[in-house]
Amino acid sequence: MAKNFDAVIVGAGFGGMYMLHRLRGKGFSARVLEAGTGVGGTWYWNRYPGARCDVESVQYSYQFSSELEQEWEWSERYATQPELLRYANHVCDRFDLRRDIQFETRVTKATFDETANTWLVETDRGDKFVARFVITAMGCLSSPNTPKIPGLADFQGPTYHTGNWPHDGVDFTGKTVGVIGTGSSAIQSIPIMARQAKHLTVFQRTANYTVPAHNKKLDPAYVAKVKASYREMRARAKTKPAGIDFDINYASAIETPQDERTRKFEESWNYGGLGFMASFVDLLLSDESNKTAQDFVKAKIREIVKDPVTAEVLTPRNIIGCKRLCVDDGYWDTFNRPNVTLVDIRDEPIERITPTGLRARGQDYAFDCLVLATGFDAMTGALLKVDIRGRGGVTLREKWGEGPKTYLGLTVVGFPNLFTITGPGSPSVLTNMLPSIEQHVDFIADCLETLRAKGVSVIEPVEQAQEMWVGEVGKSASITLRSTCSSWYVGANIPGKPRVFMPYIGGLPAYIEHCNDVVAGDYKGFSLSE
Ligand code: NA7
Repeated sequence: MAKNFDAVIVGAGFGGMYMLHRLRGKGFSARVLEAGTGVGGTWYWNRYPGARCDVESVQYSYQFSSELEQEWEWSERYATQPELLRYANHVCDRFDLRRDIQFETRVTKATFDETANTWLVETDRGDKFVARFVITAMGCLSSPNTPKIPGLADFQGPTYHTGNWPHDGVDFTGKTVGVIGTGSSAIQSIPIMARQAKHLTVFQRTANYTVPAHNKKLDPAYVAKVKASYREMRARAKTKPAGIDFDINYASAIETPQDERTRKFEESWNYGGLGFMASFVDLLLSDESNKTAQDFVKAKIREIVKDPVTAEVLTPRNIIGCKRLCVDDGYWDTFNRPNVTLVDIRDEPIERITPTGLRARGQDYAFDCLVLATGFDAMTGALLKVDIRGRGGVTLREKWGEGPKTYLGLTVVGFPNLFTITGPGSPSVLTNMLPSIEQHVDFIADCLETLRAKGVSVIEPVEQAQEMWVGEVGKSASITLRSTCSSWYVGANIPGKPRVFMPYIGGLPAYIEHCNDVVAGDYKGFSLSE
C-alpha cells in the first residue's frame, strides 16, 4: 500500500532537514527519505581524515532560527566533519525532525502520474509513496566517482573512497598507502595520512592550487561578538556574490603596481581561506590578472617544497580558481617528508590496478591500502541515479542528454511539481551552501503555500522561461575564466558527460533578485493549473 504525503523530500542533509521543518511549519505533510543511517548529507558520508568545511563555521550555518544561532557554539574557524555532523544532529533533534525521516532508504524511482497529478516514489526497500510534490535535496557532490581504472577489483588490500569513508575511521599507522587524486579531499587528507602512514604515494594527474586555511580554535570573545551581530553579518553576506561575508578588493590586479599587488596577495595568504580569490576583483575575469595570482602561489610552492623537481610537479599549470580553489593545512609541506612520494601521471594514465598496488609509467608501485580521492559526478550525478520520469514517461536522463536544463536551477519543463534544491543552474556550489539552501527551501515552501491558497495543484516551468534561464546561466558562465578548464563544474571529470557549465555564476544577490521577480510576477515563467 502506498503511503500518501503532500511532499516527499529526498535526502536528509542540510537541505532536506530545513525543507521538512518549513513544510511542517506550513501544515504540509512530508516524509524525508534518506539512504544513510543518519542525517548530515555531505558531512555524513565524507568522513575522511581532515575533512572540514572551507567556509568559516560561523557563516556555514543556518540562519533561520536566532535561537539556534545563539545556542550553538562553533569551536574552530573551519569546522571539522565531526563537528558539522554534531551540528546536523543537533538541528535534527532540536526541531524534532527525526520522526519524519525514514533512514536506510534509497529512492530508486519517481514517476509522475498525469491523471492524478501526483508522483509515485519508489525505494530500494520496496516502499511506495504517493505525493503531490517531490523535492530533491540530494546534494551537489554526493555521487562518488570511482574511475574505471582497469583491475580495480583485483587489489587485495582495502580500497577507500574519500566520499564514502568507513564510519569507524581508518588507522593507517604502519601501513603503506597509495592515494589517487589531488583535489580538495586529497589535499585535506594527505597531510594527516602522511603523519600516520609508513609510506604514502600520491598519484597526481592535475596539480591543484591551494591556499592555507590558518585554521584556529575560536576565541570565545570573537564568538560572542559574532552572536551579537549575526543579523548584520548575514545581511552583508547576502550582498556578496558567494554569499560569504568577506571583503572584496574592487581593484584590478593587473592595474595595481606590483609591490602593492604582492602586499595584497601576501595579506590574503596570511589571512587564509577562499577570500584569496577576492584579493582583486578581476582574478576570474582577466587572464593577465589571474596570472599574477598564479605566479604568487607558484612562488610559495617553490619556497615551501624543498626538492625542486617535486615543487615543479606540484606546480599547477592552469588558471587559479578555475577548478575550485582548495584550502589546506600543511599540504605543500607534506611533500618534504621522507615518507611521501609524488608520482606525476599527467601524461600517462594509470595503466592498471594490480593485486598489490598499481602500475603507472611502466613501474609497479606496491601498497597495503588504496585511497580514491577521485571526486564526484557533480551536480547531476545523484539526480540521474534515480529513475525520474515526467510527462509522457520521459526520463530526466533523456531530457538532460545534452546537459542539464532547468528554470532557476529549481524546476524542469516536463517534470511538474518537482523541485531540485541547489540543482544545476542555481548558484549552489559557487556559494556558501547554507544560505543558498535556505533561499531555495524558502522559495519552495512559499510557492507550495501560494499554490494551496490559489487552489492550484500543478506548477511547471514553461519552455520559453527555461530556455531564457539556460541562456542566462550560459551567458554568465562565458564571462568568467571559470568555465574554461576541465573541472567538475563542466562535467569534465566524468568520461562521456556533456560539457556544460552547470552552476549559475551570476552571484547569489543577482540570483535572489531573479527569484524574487518571478514570485512578484505571480510565478512568472511557470504554468499553474488546477
Ligand atoms: P575533485 O576536486 O574532483 O578531485 C578529484 C581528483 O581525482 C582530481 O585530482 C582528479 O584529477 C583525480 N582523478 C579523478 N579520476 C582520476 C583518474 N582516473 N586517474 C587519476 N586521477 C583521477 O574531488 P574532491 O573530492 O577532491 O573535491 C570535490 C569538492 O568537494 C571540492 O571541489 C570542494 O568543493 C569540496 P583531475 O583534476 O580530474 O585531473
